[in-house]
Amino acid sequence: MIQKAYMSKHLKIIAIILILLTLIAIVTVFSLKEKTPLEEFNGRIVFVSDRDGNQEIYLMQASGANQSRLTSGYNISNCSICSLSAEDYPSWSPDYNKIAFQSNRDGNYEIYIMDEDGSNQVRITNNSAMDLFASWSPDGSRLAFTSNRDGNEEIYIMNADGSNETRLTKTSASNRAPAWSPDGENIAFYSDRDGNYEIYTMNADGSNQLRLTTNSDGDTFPRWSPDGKQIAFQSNRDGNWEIYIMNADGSNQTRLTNSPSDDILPCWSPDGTKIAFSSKRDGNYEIYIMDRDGLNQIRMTDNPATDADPSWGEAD
Ligand SMILES: [Ca+2]
Ligand SMILES: [Ca+2]
Ligand SMILES: [Ca+2]
Ligand SMILES: [Ca+2]
Repeated sequence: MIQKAYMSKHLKIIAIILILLTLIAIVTVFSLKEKTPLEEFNGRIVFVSDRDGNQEIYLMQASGANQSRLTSGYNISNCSICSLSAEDYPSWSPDYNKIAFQSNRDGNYEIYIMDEDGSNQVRITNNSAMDLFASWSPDGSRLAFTSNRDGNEEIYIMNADGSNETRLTKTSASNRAPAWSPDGENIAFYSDRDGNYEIYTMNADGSNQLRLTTNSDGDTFPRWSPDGKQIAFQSNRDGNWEIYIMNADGSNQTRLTNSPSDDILPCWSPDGTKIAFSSKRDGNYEIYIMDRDGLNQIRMTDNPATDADPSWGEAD
């Protein structure tokens, strides 16, 4: 009798444990189901939109939440017209505290830097030519950029306060959109020096300029993966603009998107697992996120205006 009571007590305990485990399993399954993919995206994305009438820089959570405008630019130098200026090409600093961008608010395109909340907007270049496409060095001390101040578009570097501007390329062709490698050793860019736009890399002092793509169509806007092993870029080699990825030596060029409309301007998540980009596939430009292998393409903005050119930073 004692043994029987002892056994039934044991069975009761086992039954209670089984019920508890089942409840935990049910709760876990439901909570996983309720969590949308968007909530998995960490960090903050700055991007360009003309949703408020002209091109400005905006900030949102990588989940798409809390979209807010950071700039409100006017063309100050020509205030008899006081036209609205265009702000464009935002880029997070490596510590994610500042954002570089370009604007024509002072009469022609210059590079500016602002704090992450849009305050303290400071002009870094001061030149009647176009100054465009700023990219931070990985230690945040310098910026690479494009300027036509010497007659045609070339790649330059400068200190982050605008001092010590130095030209790195010298060709009669266009050299655009530099991207500093995560180890600081190299700069990728695109150029039509060989007849059409191709991706190139060079040492950060301008030496050893190497072509990575060989394709009669456009290959533009290279962006290094955070581990430095791959470069994402855009190409219209397959009939329209798509996002591609290749190894940092140019090998293994692979298409990641496949839509009949423009898919442009890739940028990596800080952890390197995802790529954000701009696409017109739903009728107008929106920001999308996909895995680094092109799977799980998800739209992050939903606005009849243009939403484009993301730069992905870590959470505040
Ligand atoms: Ca300028
Ligand atoms: Ca090409
Ligand atoms: Ca496409
Ligand atoms: Ca839109």
